[in-house]
Amino acid sequence: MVRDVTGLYREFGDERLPPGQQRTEAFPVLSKGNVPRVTRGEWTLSVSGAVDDAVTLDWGDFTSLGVETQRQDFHCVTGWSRFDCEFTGVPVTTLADHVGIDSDAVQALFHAADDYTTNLPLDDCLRPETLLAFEFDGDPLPREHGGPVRAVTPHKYAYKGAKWVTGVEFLTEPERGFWERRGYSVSANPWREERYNS
Ligand SMILES: Nc1nc2c(c(=O)[nH]1)N[C@H]1C(S)=C(S)[C@@H](COP(=O)(O)O)O[C@H]1N2
Ligand SMILES: [Mo]
Repeated sequence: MVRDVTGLYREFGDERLPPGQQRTEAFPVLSKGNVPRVTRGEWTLSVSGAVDDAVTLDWGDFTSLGVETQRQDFHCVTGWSRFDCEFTGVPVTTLADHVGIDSDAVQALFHAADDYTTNLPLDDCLRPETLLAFEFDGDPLPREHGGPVRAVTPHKYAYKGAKWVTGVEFLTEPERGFWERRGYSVSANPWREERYNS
């Protein structure tokens, strides 16, 4: 079963296509540098910080948490949007229930194998559409798009979705990720064109 969440824009604006964006049928690749090579067998996910039980999950642990498939839109801060991407993965909120988030947590910081990081306010992170995705359109997530596992955030610009994710760290004090330290918005709402910090 595919859950269609492409209507989430109605919470934020009148148009499905956020202002200043152009639709593309392609799926461009944007990576800051090297493309890590990690197999599903080698991959682990560490969940740490302001949680009851810090854990490191392997592939089997992770995929047995509860998997779902969603149809989502993908909005890149550089101006392109791709509609109707089918991602299969584990919702971050499922992961959060598994480890128990401390009541004083305010953000999540995602860590990736290419030393990329991105921070997301906790409420944005715990929306049901924030997935740790491992399949795209029914196939294993391609390596250039973040395989074996990436985060996807259809309610945010796509730099909030860390490719090659290795860890989710819950924070009690805000901390900036790779692009957020370089001037990109922490909140990154596409319908308000929150591209840069004002
Ligand atoms: N680990 C990692 N994740 C990343 C990036 C990156 O360089 N490294 N780039 C981000 C940016 S700026 C965008 S727009 C999307 C692009 O995803 P795509 O290459 O699958 O289109 O991934 C985001 N996640
Ligand atoms: Mo981006």
